[in-house]
Amino acid sequence: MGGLYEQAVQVLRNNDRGGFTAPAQGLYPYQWLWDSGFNAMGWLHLDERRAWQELFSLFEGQWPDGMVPHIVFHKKQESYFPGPEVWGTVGRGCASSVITQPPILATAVRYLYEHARDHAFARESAKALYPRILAYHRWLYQARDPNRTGLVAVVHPWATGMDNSPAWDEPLRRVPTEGVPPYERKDLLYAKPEERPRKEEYDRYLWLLYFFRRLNFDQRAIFRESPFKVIDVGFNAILHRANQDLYALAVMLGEEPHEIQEWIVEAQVGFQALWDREDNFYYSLDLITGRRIRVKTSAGFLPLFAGIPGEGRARRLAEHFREWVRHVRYALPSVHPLEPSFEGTRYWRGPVWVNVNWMLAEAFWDYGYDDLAERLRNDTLELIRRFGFREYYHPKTGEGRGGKDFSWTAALALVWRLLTRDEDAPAA
Ligand code: 9WN
Repeated sequence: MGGLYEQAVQVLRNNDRGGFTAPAQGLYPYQWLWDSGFNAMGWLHLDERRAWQELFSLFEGQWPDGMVPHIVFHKKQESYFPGPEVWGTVGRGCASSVITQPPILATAVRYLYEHARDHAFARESAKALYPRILAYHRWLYQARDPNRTGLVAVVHPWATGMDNSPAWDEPLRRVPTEGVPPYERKDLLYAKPEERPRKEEYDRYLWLLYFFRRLNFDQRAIFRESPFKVIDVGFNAILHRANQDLYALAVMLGEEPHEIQEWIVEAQVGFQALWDREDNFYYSLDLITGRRIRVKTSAGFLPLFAGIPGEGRARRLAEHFREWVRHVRYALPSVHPLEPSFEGTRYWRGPVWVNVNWMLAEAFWDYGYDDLAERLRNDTLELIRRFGFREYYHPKTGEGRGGKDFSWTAALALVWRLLTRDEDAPAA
């Protein structure tokens, strides 16, 4: 059995599918984009070459136009729906989904590069990954920000990584459900229905998927015609942070960073549209109505991870944080506990997620709010100690929900040095 550190190592090793890490046994048997970024950082503390391999495996799924898909289907598995045939990409290079996910990859590469012990190998690997990430970011701007607003759109809730966030309820309501062929959900074999999205959401997720297929994956047409089109504040914060990390990599590798610099400047302007002066909070923007989506979700804090807010706005966000956590035992609920849509058990509608906690703690440290960073770190440690390496946790009771032995929870515990080998050592 071993202590907690040993268990975290075991979670990653057991979920290793030979070059990529499945997020959780059964529930998520393929390779997911943002999971890979977090998992690669965790692997670095166990096996440096394996860490880089995680990212190279993901890029096997990169499309010729630069898009990196949110799922890469290396090998057909029966336990997940919708699989490669449903997405309709079998035979198109490496089968994959046709949408992307929060672009944490440059941040992961910079982390691997800066924490490397094998410097020559790290440099060689970073050099090989750099043009692929650059092509990916270029695709994001060309396909998802054709009007050059500085912020990129997402066309599917799955692309936000925070799939079932109540911020998507209103935009998703506009998506029809007619004509979706009958389907059988497999997620409910591994998690309770009250922990997962409802059928009304799944029907719409699938309608969008079939709609993209009908458009023959033409990204311009998808951007133009998708009935779901939002500027996700979380996605854009992660992209903005990734651009800064990509810029740093460019400088370290002796590449020309001019284009990246332009993205950085344009996003700084773009983010102004997401700040709500009345609520003093960041919201996503619905591109169909042109309105901010005023539902308080944890994504609204993520501009801190990208260094976007100045001191004044950062202070407002810190105040929000203190107010949110007064209603719960564990930081940070994914939705404000007093929002009518809050559900402590269901997926992205209230539970605590370790990847968000890690990103926010990094941010609060950078902004000098050490107490809030410590709170996130301590709460995460206690959740893991009491309830194991779960996919998410109820913010009031702490009980684990969703997938068990979840990879990024274990990986980030290692990155965060929450668990150390010494802690596992028997007392003298
Ligand atoms: C759909 C793998 C992924 C995470 C997402 C999380 C969940 C998938 C699902 O699992 O989404 O992409 O089937 O529910 O919402 O953030 O990357 O861990």
